[in-house]
Amino acid sequence: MAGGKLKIVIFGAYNAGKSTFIQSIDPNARHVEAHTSNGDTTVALDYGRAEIHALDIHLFGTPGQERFEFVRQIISRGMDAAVLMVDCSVQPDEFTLHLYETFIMQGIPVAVMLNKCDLSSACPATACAAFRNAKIFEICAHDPGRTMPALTAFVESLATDL
Ligand SMILES: Nc1nc2c(ncn2[C@@H]2O[C@H](COP(=O)(O)OP(=O)(O)OP(=O)(O)O)[C@@H](O)[C@H]2O)c(=O)[nH]1
Ligand SMILES: [Mg+2]
Repeated sequence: MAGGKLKIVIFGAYNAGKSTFIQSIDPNARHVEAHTSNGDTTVALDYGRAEIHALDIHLFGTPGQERFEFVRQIISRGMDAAVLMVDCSVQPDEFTLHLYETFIMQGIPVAVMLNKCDLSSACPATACAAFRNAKIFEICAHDPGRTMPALTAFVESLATDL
């Protein structure tokens, strides 16, 4: 694979694990968040970097709350690929399914990361059925031993597709 750079944007519903994913890939990642009674929530973006096969990977995390649609639009500009973070301990929600359909319609390469697989309520099989034909990875966003191989496999698949 030749050197170069890739902009990958992380999408998904509120609380799906987007910020945690970026932090596990890049411990030096930066995060603009607000503190709430339910924990931190992203109000602007996350930013982290990784190097995979001499490719400079720029990871941009979006806010999951629906009112930040304008932020997602700004961060999306010029993206090469998307990661859709899915909390597979709950049923796939309308927002997540809508995001997935949008990427497919726009021809944007997408990886579906089924997150929170460590929870006893996790049901990856149900989530898999909702994202037929997708590139699917089962992860625990806290665990670089799961997130890094998943991101690497996705980047390798992009190099094959492009
Ligand atoms: N058990 C478990 N908890 C997780 C996992 N990934 C994230 N979490 C927890 O889920 C909560 C939300 O994680 P975030 O990474 O902030 O989620 P987010 O998608 O960035 O949320 P917003 O920015 O508000 O949309 C936090 O309490 C995390 O610690 C996981 O794989 N397993
Ligand atoms: Mg976040």
